[in-house]
Amino acid sequence: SKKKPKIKQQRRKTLKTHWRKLLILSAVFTVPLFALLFRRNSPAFKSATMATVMQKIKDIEDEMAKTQKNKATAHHLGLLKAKLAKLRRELLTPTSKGGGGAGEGFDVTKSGDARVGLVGFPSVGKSTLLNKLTGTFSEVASYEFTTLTCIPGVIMYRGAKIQLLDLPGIIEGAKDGKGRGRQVISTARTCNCILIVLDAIKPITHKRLIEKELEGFGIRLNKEPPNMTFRKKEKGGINLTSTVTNTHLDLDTVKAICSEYRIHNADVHLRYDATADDLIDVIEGSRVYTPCIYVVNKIDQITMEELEILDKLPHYCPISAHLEWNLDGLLEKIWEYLSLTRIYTKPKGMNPDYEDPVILSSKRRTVEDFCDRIHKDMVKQFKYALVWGSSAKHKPQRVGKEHELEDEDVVQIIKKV
Ligand SMILES: Nc1nc2c(ncn2[C@@H]2O[C@H](COP(=O)(O)OP(=O)(O)O)[C@@H](O)[C@H]2O)c(=O)[nH]1
Ligand SMILES: *[C@@H]1O[C@H](CO)[C@@H](O)[C@H](O)[C@H]1NC(C)=O
Ligand SMILES: *[C@@H]1O[C@H](CO)[C@@H](O)[C@H](O)[C@H]1NC(C)=O
Repeated sequence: SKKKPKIKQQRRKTLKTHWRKLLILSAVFTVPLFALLFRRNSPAFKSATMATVMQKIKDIEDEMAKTQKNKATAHHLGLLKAKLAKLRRELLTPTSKGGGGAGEGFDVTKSGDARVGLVGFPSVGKSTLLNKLTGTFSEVASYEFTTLTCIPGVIMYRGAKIQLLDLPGIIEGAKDGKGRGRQVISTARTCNCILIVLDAIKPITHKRLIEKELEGFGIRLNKEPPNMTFRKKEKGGINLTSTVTNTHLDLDTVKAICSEYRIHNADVHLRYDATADDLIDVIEGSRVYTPCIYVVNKIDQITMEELEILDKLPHYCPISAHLEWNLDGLLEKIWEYLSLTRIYTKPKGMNPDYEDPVILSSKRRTVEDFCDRIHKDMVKQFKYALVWGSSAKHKPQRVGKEHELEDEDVVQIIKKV
């Protein structure tokens, strides 16, 4: 009877050591396994963090949908929106350098004077439209499954070289942060105009989905940068001033948003009825403001009545790529939305060269910008310029390099001797 407990004790002891061994062994195996899986750069880690970020985004979106919109919840909604903006930024910021590879086709050098990007669900007719517009031929039939390369085409229109390119995968791949999506996003952000191509017989919800994607990438469609000033300071708290009555932003909401960014002292001055999203855009920075045309394709499939409704909507352009209906109307609208400035050069003692204008963007169209486009050293030799056209008060007007030019002005540069 004395032996039994001893055996029991021994058993317990061996069991204990076994357990210990097992524990150590499992640690020895699982730690490197986890380390391997969750290396910061490993695909597993990335997709895991991506998945958590996506989940967090979804949770916040759900909460926002549930929250009643009123004065009492405004600051809470503002806070949620700021959290959302931060998470979306996380989704776009690469977690590793050079991860995912360069991806063929997306390093499209900015050939031409303006870049126009096409976005849309598969089979809406993007490649048909591109082919009709550029005259370049590519296989349309198999396209739905090979929408993985950017197809740039350049067209000449009113003396400007306009680059057209497909931005595939925005809808399908970018959402879950697949590598390709990111490159398309950065290309999309460099476009001077975006065409959202829609299928006339597909649900209108597609439009909202694409818009939401693009907005998530920091692209603001048909919008001006928020007209407000936001200045961080050392102390004094958050000071909100405004020149108009504000229906969206009150001090509490502004404070809630700022606190999400750990900003506790700032002067915020609003010059219009800005929203919480506008304020977040200003704090986040790195937003691009891009004109956008909703190109509704396949109008050969809808009735006259439906077409008339579409035709009245702002920023819409109905077409049939296949039957080449209204393609010139589309080009005219693209031209209008690009708002390019054509400048004709006039060499001394000669007629202006109306064939080959210098194309400036509407935002950068001073005489200095014009000089820079002709030659990088031009501005150093610049004495003054003679300008004919709508920006000139006289025929010609003598101007300095700060002078803003207008479309179809004629310019002669007088150099220092
Ligand atoms: N009815 C009609 N079909 C079109 C039109 N444009 C393109 N399609 C057809 O729509 C399908 C998808 O076009 P595709 O250009 O490959 O679409 P993508 O995937 O957006 O590039 C093809 O079968 C085209 O022939 C159009 O204006 N009307
Ligand atoms: C708030 O800002 C306005 C305008 O910048 C300024 O005039 C005012 O003195 C500021 N108030 C406080 C309390 O800092
Ligand atoms: C901002 O708003 C002010 C006042 O309404 C206006 O004078 C100014 O032109 C606006 N600025 C821009 C860039 O829209």
